Formats: sequence, structure tokens, C-alpha cells
Amino acid sequence: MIDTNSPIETVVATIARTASEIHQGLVGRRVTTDDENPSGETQFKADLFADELLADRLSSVDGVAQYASEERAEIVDCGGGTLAVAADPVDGTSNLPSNNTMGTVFGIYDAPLPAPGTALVAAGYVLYGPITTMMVARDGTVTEYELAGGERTVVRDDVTIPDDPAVYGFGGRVPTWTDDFREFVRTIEMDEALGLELHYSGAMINDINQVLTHGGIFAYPALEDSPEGKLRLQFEGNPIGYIIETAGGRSSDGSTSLLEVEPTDLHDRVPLHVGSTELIDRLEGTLAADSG
Ligand code: AFP
Repeated sequence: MIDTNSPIETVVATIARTASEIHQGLVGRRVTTDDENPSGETQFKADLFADELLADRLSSVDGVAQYASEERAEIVDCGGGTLAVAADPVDGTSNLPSNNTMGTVFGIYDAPLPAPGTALVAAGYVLYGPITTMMVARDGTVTEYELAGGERTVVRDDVTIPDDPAVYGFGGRVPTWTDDFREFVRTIEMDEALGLELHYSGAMINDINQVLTHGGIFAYPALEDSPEGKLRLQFEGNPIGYIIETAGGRSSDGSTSLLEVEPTDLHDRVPLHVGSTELIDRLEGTLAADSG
């Protein structure tokens, strides 16, 4: 039974309410600024707007000691408590000009940041799709909500990733993938027994939600010119790895669970692979075999 008065549930409820404001605030903020985030990526007005809202709302929640995001270099000290909230306020802002789906990602750690994924006590994402939905993993289960009219309604509880994979989607460009990863992709694409369909949108949360709903695999792998890939461990890799593993799937940095990766810096990047267990096992087998 979820204790709705717990600090964790208060954080989840605060993010749900704030997400509705973020969604409305996308209007008029689909343009870039002259600023870059700590990863060197150009920020949209929507990134900054969403980040300020989340920092303001979460820093006043009892029990939250820290707030950090992909959009700001430093951790916000929120005062007492032991929880640290790490967020990607708007994931997929490059989809804004074309008005395609994007999301908000968050992880709730019971440890000071930067922290390994094993310190997570909850994680989730909001998906701004035809319907705004929220997926939350905590207490060993994943729950899906619809957000509408200020209300959060359970539409699926105990969400589990289907055993039979159906979709796949990989970030980066084929020429920039490593030979090992390219070989893995070729074998699963040609595997008629799998019959996977390519679903890739440029917004991780959209792609993850397809994998969680239909079964399959999503990855933003190590690239030849960027061995750590693109996605951030604290704000994307750990929360998504926690959600998919809680739903019965697997996550990997190429050799081990994302949740086991020890961070060295708040904005560390990590090669991210998540999805149905058989496909992650197969990926690790291919990478291990080719590494000799
Ligand atoms: P933006 O937030 O800059 O659009 O990046 C989105 C993202 O971090 C993640 O959501 C996508 O999976 C990935 O980048 C897409 O990266 P590419 O544009 O290189 O495919």
C-alpha cells in the first residue's frame, strides 16, 4: 500500500502537478536560447522554464535535501532531509520545433548526488503524448497514471515489460556506432524469429514508453567519437534503468546494470541500453565476444 503522505509520494505528486504546468508552458517556448547546458547542448526556453519550476516546487518539499538537473551545473541545496531529486526537465526538446512527443524524467535517490542507481528509492517519467501519462517505479512495482484536469488517475498497476520483444530503436548514427554494436544491430534486424520493428523518435521517453508497452530494446550506445554515448547517468540512465528493471527487464552500460555504475561527476554520460532481458543479454554477449 502506497503511503501518500511519505516524502517520496509528496515528490511524485509535486512532479505530477508541475508537469501539467510544464506542458502548458511549452507554448511560446519552442525556441532556443544563447545558453548551453553543462553537457554543452543548446538550451530551449522550455528547458529553462521547466527546470526553474521543478527547482522551485521540489526545494520546498519536506524531506528533499537536494535538487539537480541536466540543465544546471550545480546541485541546489534544499535544506533538511535525505532525498535527492535528479531530473531531466524536458527530455527531447529537439522535438519541440516539429511538435513531436517529449517527456520529463526524474529519479529520487536516498543519498547525496552524484549517486549510483542502487541508491534510487523511486523513479519515473511524464510523457507529453496525445494523453499526458506518468510512469512511476517504487516499492518493486511500476504504476501508470493519466494526468488530466489536475487529477492523477491510475490506468495500469504492476506494469511489466512483455516477454516477447516487438520494437527497437537506437540513437546516434550508424557510421558512428562501434563495429560490435553495428554487428548486434544487424543480427537482431535480420532475426526473423524476433520480427522487430524500428521505432525511434529522438525523444528517449517516447521510445522507452514503446519498449515498456510492447517489449523490445532502446539504446543510445557508445559511439566511436563518444565512448560514453550521449545520455546522462544521473538524470536519464539511472531513472530509466530503475524503471525497466522494476518492470522485469534489464539495463546495461554494455557489460553491467546501469544501476551499478559508480558516478564520478554529476553530469557523467553513460552508454544506455534497456529493454527485454533476452535482448540485453544478447547485446552483452555480442560485446563481450567481440572484445575478446
Ligand atoms: P534533446 O533533449 O536535446 O532533444 O536530446 C534528447 C535525448 O537526450 C534523448 O531524449 C534522445 O534519445 C536522444 O537525445 C536523441 O539524440 P539524437 O538526436 O542524437 O538522436
